[in-house]
Amino acid sequence: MMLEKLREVFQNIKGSISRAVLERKLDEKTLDDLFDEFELLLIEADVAVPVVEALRQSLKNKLLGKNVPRKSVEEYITNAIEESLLDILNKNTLDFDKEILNGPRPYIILFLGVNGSGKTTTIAKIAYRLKKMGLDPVIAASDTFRAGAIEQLRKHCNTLGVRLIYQDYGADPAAVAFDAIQHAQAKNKDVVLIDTAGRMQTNKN
Ligand SMILES: Nc1nc2c(ncn2[C@@H]2O[C@H](COP(=O)(O)OP(=O)(O)O)[C@@H](O)[C@H]2O)c(=O)[nH]1
Ligand SMILES: [Mg+2]
Repeated sequence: MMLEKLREVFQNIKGSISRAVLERKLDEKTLDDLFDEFELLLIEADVAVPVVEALRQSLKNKLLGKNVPRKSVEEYITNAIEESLLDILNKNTLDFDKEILNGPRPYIILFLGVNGSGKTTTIAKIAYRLKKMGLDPVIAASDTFRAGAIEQLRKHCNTLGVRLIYQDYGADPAAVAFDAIQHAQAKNKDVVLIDTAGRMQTNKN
């Protein structure tokens, strides 16, 4: 399991850094070398590259030039890793309303994710939220692939009173998105919500 693998990787990281501390070899070069090794393991365990980089930076700040207690080194490093991960999660929180209100016009949001993960439903929910905020969204039916995708959005748009920009099935998704953005620019719409087919990376096109 992915989580199991991730736990293993962090045990590995903890062990290697602890050893470096105990051998009084925790300098920038050692930590960088270790992280070059960890990077691959973390990526294999599905950790995103920017997160790996943030983790490296954060651990550097917490460990280098610090008086790491040799007696409780494992505990110290466990805490450092935990704090670093929490820092990363906190930094990535987004105040959606603020972001949209202060963002560019039109604000363009592209929805990605595998089939059935809830893209289209989420678009309807977000369109509803935006309208309640007094904003005017438009939706692009750029899922031109899955049967029923356009009808599903049309139904939501009718309920919500939101304009849907669509073409036929099989049309170029980017062209539909382009039309929707042009429409938003011409009609001073605030937000463009672009639905996609969200197919798997193993699919062609
Ligand atoms: N319970 C629940 N079901 C959801 C939620 N979002 C989507 N669904 C359902 O999951 C299925 C797929 O959703 P859909 O938005 O079409 O996914 P898409 O393929 O990513 O566009 C539909 O049956 C939705 O009704 C949710 O937040 N909660
Ligand atoms: Mg969909």
